[in-house]
Amino acid sequence: MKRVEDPRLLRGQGRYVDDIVLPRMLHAAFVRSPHPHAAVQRIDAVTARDITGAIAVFGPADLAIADLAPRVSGGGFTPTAWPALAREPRFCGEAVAVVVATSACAAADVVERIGVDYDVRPACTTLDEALRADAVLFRRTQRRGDVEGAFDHAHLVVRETFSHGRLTALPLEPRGVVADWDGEALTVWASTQTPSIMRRALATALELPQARVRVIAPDVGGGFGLKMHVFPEDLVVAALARRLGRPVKWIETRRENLAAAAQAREQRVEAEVAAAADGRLLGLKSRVVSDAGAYHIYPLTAMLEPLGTASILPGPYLTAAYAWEAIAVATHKPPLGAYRGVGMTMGAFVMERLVDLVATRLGLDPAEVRRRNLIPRESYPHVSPSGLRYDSGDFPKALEQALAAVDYDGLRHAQREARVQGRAVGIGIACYTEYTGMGSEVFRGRGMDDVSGVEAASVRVEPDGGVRCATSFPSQGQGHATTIAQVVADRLGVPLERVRVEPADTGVAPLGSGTFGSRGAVSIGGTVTVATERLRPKIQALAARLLEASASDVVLEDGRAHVRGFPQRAVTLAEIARAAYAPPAALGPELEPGLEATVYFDPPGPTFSGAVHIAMVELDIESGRVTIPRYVVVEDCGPLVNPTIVEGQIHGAVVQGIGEALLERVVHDAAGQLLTGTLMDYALPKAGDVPMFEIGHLETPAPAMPGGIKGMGEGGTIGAPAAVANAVADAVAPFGLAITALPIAAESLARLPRYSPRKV
Ligand code: MCN
Repeated sequence: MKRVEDPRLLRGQGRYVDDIVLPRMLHAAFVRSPHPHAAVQRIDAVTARDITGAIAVFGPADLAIADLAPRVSGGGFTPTAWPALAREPRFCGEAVAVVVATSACAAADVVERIGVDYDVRPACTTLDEALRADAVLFRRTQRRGDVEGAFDHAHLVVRETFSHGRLTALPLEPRGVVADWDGEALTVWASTQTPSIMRRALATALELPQARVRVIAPDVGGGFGLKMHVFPEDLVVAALARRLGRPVKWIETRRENLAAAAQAREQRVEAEVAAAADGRLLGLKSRVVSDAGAYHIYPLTAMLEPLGTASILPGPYLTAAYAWEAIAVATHKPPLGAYRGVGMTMGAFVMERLVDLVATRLGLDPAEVRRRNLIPRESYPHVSPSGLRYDSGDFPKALEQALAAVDYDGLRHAQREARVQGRAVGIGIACYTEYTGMGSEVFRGRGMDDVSGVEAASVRVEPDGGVRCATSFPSQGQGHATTIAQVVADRLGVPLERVRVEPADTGVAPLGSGTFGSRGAVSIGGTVTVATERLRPKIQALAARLLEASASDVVLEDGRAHVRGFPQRAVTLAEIARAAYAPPAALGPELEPGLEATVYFDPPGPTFSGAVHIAMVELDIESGRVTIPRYVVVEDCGPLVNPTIVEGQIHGAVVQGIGEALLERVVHDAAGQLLTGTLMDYALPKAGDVPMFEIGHLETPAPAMPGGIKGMGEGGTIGAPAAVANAVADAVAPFGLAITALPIAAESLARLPRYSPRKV
């Protein structure tokens, strides 16, 4: 099934925020701090007024906007308050003033004419400095099982420190907002993953009743986690529209996106694993520290990365004992936010490197060590040593399927031959669990009171028998208009092209949480499933009246209702719907008119999906460039709603994972200045860096989820960095190099001495 949204998007008929043009619309641009830490002394806008089209300039004191101050309950949390416009900017690029003009170009010119006097303050730019200063935003610890016993009785203990640089989500469409105030109510079009969360944040910050705020997510050109947050810029643009009584637009530039949007990952993990002589893993310890930047991000807070890494780290292995500490520290850098694979990517990287190190130290094959440790299918549900309840899975089978797909023995043979020729070839395996489909229980459990965890949909059978769905769940490219329509079409027996899925709009759709955490297939699939189930009795009752039969004798099939045993005594869904909206006299008074159901659904998640990735890499010894001739994924997300979409998700996510492993890095210098402010400096994978993927599927249904479905949208980004890192580590092992940090920069691998065939 091809994606139904694509023809419109590919013809350029998509409607993104920047395509929204309103009468009398003004344009905003931000004045940003060039210092990572300073106090604003004076803002001089005198000469800016001469620019044609300049309308107004506002500084920190001029707009009444409450700070963004997300909270989590449960201890270990130090709150922050992110001001909409900063008096004391805490990272390079933080907004200190906003200008409004009649065009985006005029606004940019005005920004250049604004003089700001700063009192420059000392900046803390590294994780170690922040730890020394005890600038801790979040700390939590946990211990389960006999950790000390495991380490005391171990045959082997491996200790290593792993680190991950800063990344950025880099959606092709940057952030953007259009806000319109009609004198009573605010309408905001935003490139967002979370319209309901943004609505509440806007209402709170501007002290408006929620009913007077409407947030619409039109087409969104990628989010990857970045757009699940609410940012100061969103609040400022809305406040400007209200203040000026005119619509205001702000579209982020790429430079702003690289400098001042949330960034991701930066983390260090000190990890230890205890193993028996046969390679069985007995116990784990980890201390995870994230450089969370200047503020807690709204609504997730800085807990997300370190908590996610620490808790997922044991992955799909049988380890019984585990102690962890998760810490987020504050530095003068942009806040850390969600990016596809949050926490799980680093967890998988650390665990998969540890498993390989155990294999190397014991002289075992990495595949064999995994075989000896993977949770067997019959042990599910399995409670991990961090307390996560894995509902289902079959990793031993997925591993064998992946090994067979690459012809693992053949590949190892080819590797040995390549080494004899002096080539640096490596093979890396990664197995990971993916936390998906979370409902309210997970968010309450983490103390995240700003995220509801619930999703909702209205399904309306139109008077002509077509179906319209309005959901709380926007799409940023995941193809929800197709997969939601598929579920509805299947359940109601109508052709797919008769189902229309509307863009998320809090003004017309019910409220929810948003698209993140690979919750879509489970939560919105569940929501529309329940909604269609709720419509069935009414459809049957209406058909029974029209057919003069008993409702229990009515069979719904292929968009028609017929009397059991008499397929020719039938009415179409269109005839039934017409009767629902314009009831014929024969219908009687007891059936309410209309044919529509609105359902709020709390996914009974999490459900854990997972995959096995195997990468083969070859390293150019002179330049350090890594190429990937083979890449195999065996993915298990339960039954596939749409295999084309699932495979597309795997492709996109693995490409991002390859970028994360080898190329992408946000670099701040020691003073906190951004050095990667353009796409000439921030390296992304290009078509030539990407292998042909070989994908296999395994379908282990989730027992508690509607249709057995599990999410998978982040998986590739979790598995690929670990698989590529293990493969590069394997390639460079004969040179005595260790791989403990991501990204693995080409310059760190370049100019290796040639292999000496004798050493192979
Ligand atoms: N699907 C399916 N069968 C399954 C599981 C999923 O057909 N068994 C389909 C779903 O119906 C949906 C897609 O695969 O169309 C992804 O589903 P799911 O794993 O539930 O993830 P979400 O819908 O919640 O999407 C979020 C996830 C995340 S967390 C990030 S980040 C991400 C991602 O998806 N950002 C993306 N994929 C992205 N893809 C694009 N193009 N752009 C982004 O910003």
